[in-house]
Amino acid sequence: MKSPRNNTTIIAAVAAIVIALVTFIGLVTVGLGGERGMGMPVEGGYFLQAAATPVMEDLTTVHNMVFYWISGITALVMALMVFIMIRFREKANPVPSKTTHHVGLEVVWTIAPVLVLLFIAVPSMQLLYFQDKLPETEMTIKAVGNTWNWSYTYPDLENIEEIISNPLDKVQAAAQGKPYLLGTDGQLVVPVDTNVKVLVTSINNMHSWTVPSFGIKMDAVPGIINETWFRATREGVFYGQCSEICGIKHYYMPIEVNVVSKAEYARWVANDGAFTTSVAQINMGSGQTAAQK
Ligand SMILES: [Cu+2]
Repeated sequence: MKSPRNNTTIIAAVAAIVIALVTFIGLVTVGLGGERGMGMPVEGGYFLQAAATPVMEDLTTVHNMVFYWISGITALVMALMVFIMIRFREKANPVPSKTTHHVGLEVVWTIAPVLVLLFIAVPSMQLLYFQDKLPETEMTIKAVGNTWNWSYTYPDLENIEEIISNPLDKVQAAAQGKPYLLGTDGQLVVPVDTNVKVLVTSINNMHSWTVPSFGIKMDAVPGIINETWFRATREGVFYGQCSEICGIKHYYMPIEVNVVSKAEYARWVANDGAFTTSVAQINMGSGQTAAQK
């Protein structure tokens, strides 16, 4: 027959395991679920926007991996607390234990966190280098932060004039079917599956050129030209916002990138930076071509 002390241990262990599983499954389901915006945020969404570049794909993978670690550690701590509360409660232990040290445990709780940090550090450093080190790029754009809008130039293309990108007001945005405070009157146009170098700078104070679905956030600093890159792997319109608190109209600096097929981009360039038909028709058109292939 089992002693009451053994029974308490078994009950505490079972309760701890149940709590750990519920905590872990709950955190992972809630934390990694939810709707994901494509190129823009969704109402009530809290998860990362869907990836449109290899950098953002890797970034999402590392984010999810770290989230599993966080959920596991939270579940473990919850479970230990539940176990201690049941197993070592005063009623079941009229004579308290005098134990103060345990060499084995101390070694484990020192080494385990170090190993966890190493598991996180390696992929995280790989991603940092992947983001930071420019691959061979096929074209260059320059994004300049002004107070308050973004302007874009194509240094390699003489026939493309500077694009001044101002936000649309509510009425204009609704009329063009674009999201308010994200839609602009001057979008950046780039071809799909192309390595694009982005030079980022600012006229007078700090801004940050940020496109969440590209995994890009690059500071725009006056007097300094920062470099970053992206390779959009799908066509469509991708939105971002200035992500450096830059002043009174910080909220008024949206970013709109239109990724089009290579053929459409060539036509746009040949046309001195103008679409012959509306953007919506072009996107429909290229969609059909992709389906026919
Ligand atoms: Cu700004």
